[in-house]
Amino acid sequence: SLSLQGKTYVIMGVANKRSIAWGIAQSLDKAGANIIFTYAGERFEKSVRDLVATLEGKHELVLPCDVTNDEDVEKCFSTIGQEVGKIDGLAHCIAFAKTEELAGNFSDTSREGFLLAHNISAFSLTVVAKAAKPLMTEGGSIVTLTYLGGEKVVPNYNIMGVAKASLEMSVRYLAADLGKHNIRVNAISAGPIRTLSSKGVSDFNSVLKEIEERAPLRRNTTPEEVGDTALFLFSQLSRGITGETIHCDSGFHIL
Ligand code: 0WD
Repeated sequence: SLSLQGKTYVIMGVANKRSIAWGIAQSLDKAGANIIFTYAGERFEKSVRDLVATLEGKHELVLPCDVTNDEDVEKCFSTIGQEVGKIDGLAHCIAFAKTEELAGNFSDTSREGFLLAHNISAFSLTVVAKAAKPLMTEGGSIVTLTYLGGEKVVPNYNIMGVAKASLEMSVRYLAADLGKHNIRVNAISAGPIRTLSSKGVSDFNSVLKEIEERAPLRRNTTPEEVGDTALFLFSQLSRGITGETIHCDSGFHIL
């Protein structure tokens, strides 16, 4: 299997053991990578630290980073710079929208809800890419997570779909910008997975059921599958790929 021994990656967005970010952490840990974890706020610190302790590798840096706060982001990455010097990549696994706007009419989206979803779910990629860039002195790979609802209208995904479209286009502009520094930027469009965030999407169970019945592979996507796709994007095997959105969704997007 693939080895990332001697490489260092930042994983942002582990909330609990169901988080897709945790699937990525497990794949990178198995590959022997050194991992730095960032969490959203104090209420996540203990659960993230407890989870990290279950991994094989000794991953000592677990830092707070609220992506809505420029100072927090700067502080977090300057600490990472001081502690490890160089990083090889970053997994951005962060999104948020108001639960009441993940149901009902899209036309009822509020200005505040629109801006909040874009701030946390889309702009955050650009702000962390900027902060991480000086640490990727030997090139790097940035991976973010998106969903089909950013390409096609998916019932109830609403404002998050519009934010994902912004995120996916941000991936392309960042790839064009950072390519000259040998930094690659890609997205994984994951099939629906039951997590803390997806609980907020109204009628999520019927979305999962439809995948089992209709997706080419006739089964739902797992965090482990997304983790291994991220492992590929972090490895040299994907060195020719940037600005891409890879679907890891049992093939559902082709229907
Ligand atoms: O079906 C799914 N679960 C899919 C998720 C399908 C396709 C894509 N995705 C995406 C999500 O949109 C998101 O970008 O995967 C990413 C990770 O989501 P997840 O693993 O489904 O959900 P979760 O475990 O809740 O992690 C998202 C985390 C937050 O958790 P909460 O539960 O608090 O929203 O995003 C982080 C936080 O850890 N987060 C923040 N991090 C830093 N600063 C912030 C913030 N301001 N807000 C949320």
